[in-house]
Amino acid sequence: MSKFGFILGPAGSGKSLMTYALHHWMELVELDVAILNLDPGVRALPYSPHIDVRDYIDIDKITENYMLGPNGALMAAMDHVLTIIDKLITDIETIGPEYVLVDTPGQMEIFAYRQSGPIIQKLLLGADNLGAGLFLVDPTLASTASSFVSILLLSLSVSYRLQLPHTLLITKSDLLRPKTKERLIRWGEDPELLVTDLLQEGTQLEADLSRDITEVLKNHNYVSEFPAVSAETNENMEIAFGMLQRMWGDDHEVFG
Ligand SMILES: Nc1nc2c(ncn2[C@@H]2O[C@H](COP(=O)(O)OP(=O)(O)OP(=O)(O)O)[C@@H](O)[C@H]2O)c(=O)[nH]1
Ligand SMILES: [Mg+2]
Repeated sequence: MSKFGFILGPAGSGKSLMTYALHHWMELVELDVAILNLDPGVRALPYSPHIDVRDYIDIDKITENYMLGPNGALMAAMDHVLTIIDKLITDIETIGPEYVLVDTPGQMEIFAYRQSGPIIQKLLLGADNLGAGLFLVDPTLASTASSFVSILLLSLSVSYRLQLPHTLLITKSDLLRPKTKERLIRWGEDPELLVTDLLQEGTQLEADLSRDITEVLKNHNYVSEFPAVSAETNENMEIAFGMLQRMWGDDHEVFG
């Protein structure tokens, strides 16, 4: 049985660097962890994946053979993963790690919203493995209350689509001024403050709609903690891992 941590988030939110940093931290504390790269289109990665979808899928060939553009080729490649999923599963089973970190494709919608994505995830988990996700909130996409809410709605939509428990993390925290970091953390933890700031922002959304949205988020998305992490400085990696452990139900050995 392996415990899978899916690293999710919009394009450029820091999924690959987070996969590298979390793997590095887990190895430092002597955990048995392997990385699965699920992005068939990535050229360069900050880590060497133990299992790599690119070993079986050649995006350049797909582009050429089907005369597709970059997004079309990625979509076709993701659908193609279904035909080689048994090879990935065999590779994972051969290594037999306790933990698998899964770096998901750059274009999140290709993984979350294509039919193949949720099926790939279910096949990887099978009946025996446990799965949980970390959804990365890029602070540059969430600097106002309304953009912050949009990202939370996106994460809710992904969780609904993948049927995977996940928690939210603010990434790239080393780039944030302390005041900005504090504000993001408080928005994540205190929906009432978020509503107040939404209304003050003079957002186009009607006040009632803003309240309704935050009510939904409060009931389904808010977590007791909303930490900021940095894959650059390794800040709060133990908290990120602790969140995964709680979702896997490992509460006897929680870090963070
Ligand atoms: N300063 C800083 N930069 C970061 C951090 N995490 C990621 N980055 C940078 O953000 C950019 C995108 O990071 P990636 O890890 O490639 O993000 P991604 O989500 O995997 O990107 P795609 O797969 O292309 O969608 C890179 O230039 C990273 O170096 C962080 O914690 N701090
Ligand atoms: Mg990436």
